[in-house]
Amino acid sequence: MKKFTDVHDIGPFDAAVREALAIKSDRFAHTQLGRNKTLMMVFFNSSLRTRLSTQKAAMNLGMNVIVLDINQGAWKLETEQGVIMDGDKAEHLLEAIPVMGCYCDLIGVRSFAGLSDKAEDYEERVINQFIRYSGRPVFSMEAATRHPLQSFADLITIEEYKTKERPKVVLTWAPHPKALPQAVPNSFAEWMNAAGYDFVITHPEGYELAPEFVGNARVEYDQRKAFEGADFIYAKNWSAYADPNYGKVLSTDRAWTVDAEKMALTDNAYFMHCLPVRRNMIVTDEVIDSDRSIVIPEAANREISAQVVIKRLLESIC
Ligand code: AN0
Ligand code: CP
Repeated sequence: MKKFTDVHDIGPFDAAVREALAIKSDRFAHTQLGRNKTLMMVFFNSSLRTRLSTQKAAMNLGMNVIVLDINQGAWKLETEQGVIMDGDKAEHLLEAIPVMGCYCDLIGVRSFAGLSDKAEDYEERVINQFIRYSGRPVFSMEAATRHPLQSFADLITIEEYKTKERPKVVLTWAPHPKALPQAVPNSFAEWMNAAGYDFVITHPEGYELAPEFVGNARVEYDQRKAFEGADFIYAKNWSAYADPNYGKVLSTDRAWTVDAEKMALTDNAYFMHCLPVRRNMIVTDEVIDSDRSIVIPEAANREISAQVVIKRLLESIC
C-alpha cells in the first residue's frame, strides 16, 4: 500500500479485517518493522482520538513519531498555487511539504473541508499536494471528503459485534449547532456499501450526500421508518452538500436526536458514533450511556485500523 486515502487502498475487506483482529490479539508482534523509521503526523485541525490512536499504533510498530500542529507554532501555510503571497501566510505548501518529507518516512495528514469552496474540497487539494510533493507514503487522518481510518475502525467494530451475516446498518443525520464536513458520512457510506451490508441513510431533505458516496444505499427521509429492524445505528451530523447550500446548517431540529424511543424501533441495535459527540443534540444521555452503546470500543479500534494501515505502508518501503 503506497497511500491510504479511500476504501480502494485497503483491498479485500476479509483480509483487512483478519489482519486487524490478528494485530488486536498481539499488537507488539511487529515491533521491528518500524525500527529507525519516523512517522510525521501533520494536523491542520484539532483531534483527540486520531492523534492518540495513530501515535500509539506507530509506537506499537516500533516507530518514532513527530507531531506537527500547523496552527500552533508553525508558519501559516499558503495552500493555493499561483497566488501573490502578500497576506498573512509566510510559507507555501510547495516548500513545506518536501521539507517535511526530508525528516520522515511516512506522513499522516488531517485537513478538513473548508466548507466554502466545494470544488476545492472535493478535489482534495491539500492531501493531494502531500501525495504529489512529499516523496513519502501518505495517509489520511481525515481529509476534506473522507475519514478512512474511522471507517475502517467502524467496519472492524461492526464485524466484531454483528450477529447476522448481513446486518442492517443505518446512518442517521442528527442535529449539531455548527457546520461540520461530510467526510465521516461520505466515508462511512463508501465502506458500508463495499461491505455489502443492508445499508440505509436517513436525513432531513436538503442533506443529500454526493451521489458517488450514496451509491446503492437506500435513502429514507422518515427516520423512524429507517430505524425499524436496524442492527446498528450510526449517528453523525453533517452540513449540506447540495448547491446552493454547500457547507450550510439547514436544520438543528432536535426531533432528529437519537433517543430511547427511536432505538426501541430497532432490533436491539448497537449505537455508534465516531466521537466527539454533543450529548442531547446528537444522542440522548440515556442512549449513549446504555449497554447497547459501543462508542468506546469503536474508538479503541482506531488504534487497530491505524496499525494495519501504518504496517502496510511500512511494508511498502522496507
Ligand atoms: C469533525 C467532523 O465532523 O468531521 C471530526 C469528526 C471525527 N467533527 C467535529 O468537528 C465536531
Ligand atoms: N473520531 C475522530 O477522528 O476523533 P478526533 O477528531 O478526536 O481525532
